[in-house]
Amino acid sequence: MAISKLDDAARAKALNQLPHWTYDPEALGIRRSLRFSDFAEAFGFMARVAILAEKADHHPEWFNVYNRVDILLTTHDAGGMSERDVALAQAIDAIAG
Ligand code: H2B
Repeated sequence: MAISKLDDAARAKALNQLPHWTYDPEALGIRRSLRFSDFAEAFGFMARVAILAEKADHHPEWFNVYNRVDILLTTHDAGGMSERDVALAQAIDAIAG
């Protein structure tokens, strides 16, 4: 089923509920950066997110170096931010604690 991107009002409303996330208008998605105590903690977090992402068939664009994980969520199929990004951001926040 086709997924549509959020309009400006829906995006603003969603961002209000996601204080850890920042909208990047160039990337057409939301970003969050996390830091852990070491690589094992960072990679353990990524493994947990990866399992959820695969189940939801919605995948983060991310970068990891040692204890840092930079995440971008956008929906390629919609050409921007969709409800799928909101759902994955909420799941990531829950895992991050
Ligand atoms: N992940 C993200 N972030 N955006 C998508 O549009 C997307 C995805 N599409 N994961 C999925 C996979 C699509 O390529 C498959 C074919 O369902």
